[in-house]
Amino acid sequence: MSNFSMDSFSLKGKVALVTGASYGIGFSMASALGEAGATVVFNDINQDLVDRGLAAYKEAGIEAHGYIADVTNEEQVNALVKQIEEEVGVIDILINNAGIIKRIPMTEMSAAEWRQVIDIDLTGPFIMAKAVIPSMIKKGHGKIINICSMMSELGRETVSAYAAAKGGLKMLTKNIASEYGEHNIQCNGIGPGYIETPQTAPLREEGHPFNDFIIARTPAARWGTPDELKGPAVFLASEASDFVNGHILYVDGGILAYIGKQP
Ligand code: NAP
Ligand code: GCO
Repeated sequence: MSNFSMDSFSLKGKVALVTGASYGIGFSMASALGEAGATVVFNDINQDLVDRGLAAYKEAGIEAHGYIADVTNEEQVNALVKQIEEEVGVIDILINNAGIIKRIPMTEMSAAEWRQVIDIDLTGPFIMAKAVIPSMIKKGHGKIINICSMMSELGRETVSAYAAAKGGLKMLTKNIASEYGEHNIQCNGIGPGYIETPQTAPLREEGHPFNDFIIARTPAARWGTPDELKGPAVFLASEASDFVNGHILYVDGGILAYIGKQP
């Protein structure tokens, strides 16, 4: 007799924090966790963004708690986690989604610009994970999902800092899995391919050669949508994935499997 039941995909009774989730991929994933039964909590860097997020969740019929916090600021993150524990409950699921990109040729990039990308995209997830792991250990379980990228595996012109950060985030994922797996904490990554969000809007402008390049480079022959990250997020947040640890689930329409079209 199998012990498996579809209930293992349910997130009922769980508290899920998704960083930088007022819009874009974070909003879609957080909404999906809410639809699967979790209590949704998100943060963003200012009140305007939090208000924008709260209105969007309300419109989607999802009750969400929004807080202001910068993921690179350890003091703010510790205060955020404490406040969520007091007001909502212990965080069962953390999705490190907040991130930025700077598209600048490496030799023209200042060290300050490099550091800002590394700080938000790599040090932020470290600070966030560090803040939630102690309570997860006490509770006896936890799920951490790091939002990686095609650039966790591939390079391209102008994205050196982003690729270094997302490659580092892949390894931080494996290290958290290695270090805290014995406490029933699973840390996995989701590596979105090219997804239609504000972050990629400049690349999708009418006539931009990158648009045609990505369509040709993707076996699915199209960009992905934020909603296509919903199922993978629910799976990795749920008990259905309890023996999946240190894995990066690429959701890329097949890009990483493909050598590219013959010219
Ligand atoms: P997005 O539309 O730019 O959203 C990112 C969110 O993170 C925004 O709400 C942003 O706020 C917030 N944020 C930035 N810095 C922050 C900080 N220090 N503290 C807290 N929140 C902060 O990006 P997206 O396209 O949805 O991407 C979400 C994640 O997926 C990112 O990690 C990105 O690298 C990754 N990703 C995206 C794609 C894609 O094709 N779109 C593909 C692979 C991976 P602001 O509005 O103030 O910037
Ligand atoms: C770029 C893109 C990418 C992505 C994404 C791909 O300029 O190549 O912005 O870096 O948004 O992370 O997975």
